[in-house]
Amino acid sequence: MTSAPDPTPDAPAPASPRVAGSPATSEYAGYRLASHFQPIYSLTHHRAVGHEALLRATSLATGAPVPPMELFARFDGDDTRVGLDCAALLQHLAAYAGKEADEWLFLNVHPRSLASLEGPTIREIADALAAHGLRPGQVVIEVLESTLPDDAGFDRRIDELRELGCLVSLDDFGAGHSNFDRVFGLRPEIVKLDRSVVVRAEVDAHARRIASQMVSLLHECGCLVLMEGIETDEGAYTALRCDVDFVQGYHFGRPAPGLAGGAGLHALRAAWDRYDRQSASDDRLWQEQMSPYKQSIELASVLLAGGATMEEACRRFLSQPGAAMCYLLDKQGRQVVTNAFRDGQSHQPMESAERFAPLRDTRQARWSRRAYFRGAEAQPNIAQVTRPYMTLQGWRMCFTVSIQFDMGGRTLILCGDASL
Ligand code: G
Ligand code: MN
Repeated sequence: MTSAPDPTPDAPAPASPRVAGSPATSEYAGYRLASHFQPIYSLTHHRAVGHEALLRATSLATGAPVPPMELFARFDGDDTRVGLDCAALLQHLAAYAGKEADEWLFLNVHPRSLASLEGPTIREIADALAAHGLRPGQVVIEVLESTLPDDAGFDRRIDELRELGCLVSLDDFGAGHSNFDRVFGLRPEIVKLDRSVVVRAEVDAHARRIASQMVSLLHECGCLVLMEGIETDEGAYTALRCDVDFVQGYHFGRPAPGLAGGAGLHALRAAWDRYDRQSASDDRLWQEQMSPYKQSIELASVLLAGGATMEEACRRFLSQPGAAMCYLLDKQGRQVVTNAFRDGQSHQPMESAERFAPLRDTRQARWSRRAYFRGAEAQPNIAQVTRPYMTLQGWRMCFTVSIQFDMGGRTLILCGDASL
């Protein structure tokens, strides 16, 4: 729903907000600006480590609140948008002044404001911070992933902000067209995962594994990871399971005029209690599900060593639900005998045969890079199981159970694939 357009955006925008009346609010081009702060928690430290400043505006003419998105849309001309961004930044610094010295203040800034000549210079930002008694290291500049420009001016400004001592955060990562190139380019200290990531991960085990892998990939890129938009107990547990560093969302605390870092501690404790109770049993459940597959691949290796054929040796493994095929590899990861398939088939299941026909012939294949191969090498004679992955043999998600064993003085690795 949109209210009638406010006539004031057409008025020339002042270069900086006039601080009127209470120091907690300011005025800009016909609007009263105020700041709300939403707490950000470190799951590991078990406490608030920062707040995100969020703009709240009311029309001076009507007294009606204007949602931030609508306000920014009203100022969507280049210069006026930069003016509003700048006013919001100064508003937040003024409202935050004198508050938590040991916490981060996350500030949303449009890249255009940082790159534009009308935007604040680094000197002005440094002066504004000093005027409010804030250290640059307290400030995290958030830029939306979707708005990142390919612009040398912007990149230079980011470098200057870092030199000043500020941190940089990539906001709404994982929404729409996410691109790791942006992570490589911006090198953010903190990546904020868009709410859509937790929403999907809460209800779907596959999405949860992807979220968890995304977190480790971002960690590997040198970023800390914040999960945004957590609204439920399930979301908080998901964040813990995915090993994210920081969380933010209504479940822990809503945006409010003051800092309310203590309010989410109860939710934090509840999430950790659930983690302590449930994560070990979630893992155990997976291990228990895997146990018959591991036992039957162990049995198959014993039977093979005793002279059985692949078909005989692997019969029990291949009778397990979802089991598809077994293959025997040498120390170079090359297949040494014909694969054994479920129901004694001598070929791959038909459903994938047509579209993935170019991958069908595996006679020259080398599988020694795979997790099942390396895992089995690392712990000989003990059955290993991989996490679910995409197999090249049949285009489906599977897990592989594997074991390294000796057969007549030769070291071999027996593997069994099963679909989920
Ligand atoms: O993406 P960004 O960092 O700008 O997120 C901040 C916005 O998200 C704010 O508008 C805030 O009110 C909103 N927000 C914060 N927590 C939640 C949440 O748990 N659920 C939803 N739907 N929105 C949230
Ligand atoms: Mn943000």
